[in-house]
Amino acid sequence: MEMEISLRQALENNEFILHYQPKLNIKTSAVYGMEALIRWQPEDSKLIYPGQFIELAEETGLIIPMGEWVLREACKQCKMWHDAGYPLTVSVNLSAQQFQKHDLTELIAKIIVETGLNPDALELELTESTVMKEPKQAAYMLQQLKELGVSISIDDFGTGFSSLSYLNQFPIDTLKIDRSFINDAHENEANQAIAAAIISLAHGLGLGVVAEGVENEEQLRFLKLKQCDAAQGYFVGKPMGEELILDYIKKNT
Ligand code: G
Ligand code: G
Ligand code: NA
Ligand code: MN
Repeated sequence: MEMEISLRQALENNEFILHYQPKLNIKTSAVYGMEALIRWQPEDSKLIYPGQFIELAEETGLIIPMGEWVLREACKQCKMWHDAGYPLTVSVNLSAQQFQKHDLTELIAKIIVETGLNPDALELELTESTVMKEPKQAAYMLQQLKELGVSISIDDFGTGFSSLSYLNQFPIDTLKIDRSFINDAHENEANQAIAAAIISLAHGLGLGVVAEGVENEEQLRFLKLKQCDAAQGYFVGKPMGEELILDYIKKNT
């Protein structure tokens, strides 16, 4: 309860910030996009990570106004990068509750108009469990979102329990291989096989594929060999605040 009140106040007092984690195109070695990750920065205290508040935000419905703030802030930031000459994409994580709200498409359409961001530059990250909750409704929702011109990626791919048949029924653009398959891929042959299989699955379906949790050169080399499209992880870049990220962009794009 106390935590719920603090969260509400944090939203009112603008205590949330976004960090951005880069995505690298493996073939061209260019950074092409950023994933927005929310953090809570209470006044005079340590940064709090989403693992500690997203669940509560979902349970209390606060995720709706919080998620709207994230979308608007990420789109604004991305437009600024574009205006500065860096045509990056921005990815926003959506929780199941946000995805189930019938006015999500309208909200995103409004934010795109408001910020002037090219919808091509916005990617929405959804987990398998989010899209599989109500598959029929999800298919309709994804279609509407696609019509806006935004792209859709499936986050933490490989950790859900859903059938694969949804992949060709939904208008999805990209699979993100969960970092648990990447982190120890160089010493774990089973995970190596899974990562390689997800890459061919994605390509077989005409989808892009991003590996998460790339922490060293060896993992990146493996992914390149398997023709994975893109990589994200500490080896490419940690999530960074607004100022660090601009320096990073200037040096790496
Ligand atoms: O870096 P990290 O601790 O930020 O992320 C932890 C988890 O929190 C990840 O699963 C990530 O998807 C989730 N997360 C980060 N930012 C957001 C956000 O803006 N909205 C939602 N729904 N989840 C987020
Ligand atoms: O579920 P989602 O993919 O949105 O989660 C992103 C989370 O993964 C964040 O908590 C982020 O800080 C973390 N993360 C990003 N890159 C790496 C990495 O290379 N290694 C590890 N262990 N965690 C990472
Ligand atoms: Na994500
Ligand atoms: Mn993920």
